[in-house]
Amino acid sequence: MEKELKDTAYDAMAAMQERLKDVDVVFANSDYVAQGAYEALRDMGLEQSIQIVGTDGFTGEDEGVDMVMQGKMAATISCPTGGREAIQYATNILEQESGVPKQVILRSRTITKENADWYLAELKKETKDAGDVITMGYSQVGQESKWRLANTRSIQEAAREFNIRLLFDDANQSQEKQIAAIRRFIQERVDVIVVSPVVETGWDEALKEAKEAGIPVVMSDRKVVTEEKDLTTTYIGADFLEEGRRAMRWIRDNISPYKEEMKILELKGNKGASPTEERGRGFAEILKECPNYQIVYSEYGNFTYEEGKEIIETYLHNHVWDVDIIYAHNDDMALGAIEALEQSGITPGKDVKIISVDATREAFQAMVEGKLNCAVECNPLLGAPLMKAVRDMVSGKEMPVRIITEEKVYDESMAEDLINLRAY
Ligand code: GZL
Repeated sequence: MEKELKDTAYDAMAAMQERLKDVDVVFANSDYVAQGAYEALRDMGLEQSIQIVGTDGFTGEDEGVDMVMQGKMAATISCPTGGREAIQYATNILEQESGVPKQVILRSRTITKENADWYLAELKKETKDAGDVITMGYSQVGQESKWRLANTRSIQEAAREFNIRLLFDDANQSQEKQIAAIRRFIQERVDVIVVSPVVETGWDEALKEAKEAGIPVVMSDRKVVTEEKDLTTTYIGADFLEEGRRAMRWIRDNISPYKEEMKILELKGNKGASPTEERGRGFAEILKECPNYQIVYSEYGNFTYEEGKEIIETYLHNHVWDVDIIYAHNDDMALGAIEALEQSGITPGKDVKIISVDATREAFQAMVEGKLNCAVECNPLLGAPLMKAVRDMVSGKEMPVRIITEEKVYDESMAEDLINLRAY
């Protein structure tokens, strides 16, 4: 097979000799094709004037990485086969091991002459035995919501289950405290640092220090945006954009417009947090396809019950109530809004429809009582998939770039049947 690919590529390059004078780079969608292309360019005396970029990144003599090191290719893009991971997860499922993720996105690397030695060393890196105790430094956002409390319990329980020594720091919504915790974990030479970042930006310096210290950093629950690439190893968490889309799709499909403009009030999480920004963007993406619906009021409620309640109280103080739908970025703010509405004689779930994200047991109870109409799930039980991924990483397996958790959409029609099955 490989020889056929090589020969076919050779012939194809030779046949286009006349047109190669305008070509600067050849992209080969396998390293075997790249080998054929290289030999053809060499035989035509063009190997110095035309660069080749391949794909696969196999190691071994005359394979992709070796060709890069010999200068025959400018780069090759590794394409993990996924075979080992597939067997590993299939075995885990058969053994009913906890923490098997719904989807993982494997890492692809661009291998050049500059990083080829590092890449090969990474593949052979000595690691801890699976039975060794791993020390994890975990920086948690705080205790702002029921979701967060369930998330913390999940992390702490899974650390025990996977024999991981957990240094747990609660930042109480402070990025400054999270950065100080990261620096403390570096000083303590932990094996891995995990952060649930309160906001997306402002992490580059601390993450560079962790990288220089050779300590991998995993983002759990929320994402960061950094100027420099590769400062974090993996992100494990939900697809917030899709959660926002699901909320507005449910509104579109279940709340028919009974007037020209259906007014939506949005209760947002904390400013700059990835769930806040992305749930807002995902919702807006579907909203713009629905001309009869309009966000007329949008405020940051920081994912807390109290602030969800305060926003509704303030709105009622300054306006005659005219809102048809409330979209809350989490259950706690929705439940706080429900209390404020009831105190003002407005019937939540009837006079105004309410949609929230998280789908905690408290949200299911509100749906059973008809006060909440829809809950989009965001699973906080990240402990087991996180600890499993970290143990795999420390025992030498490559960490996926992304680990995505399972999520569904629930509404009041199914709440009664499901509430006692809720794990959080
Ligand atoms: C989402 C998480 C959010 C929850 C809120 O992954 O970061 O923060 O939706 C929590 O309940 O406070």
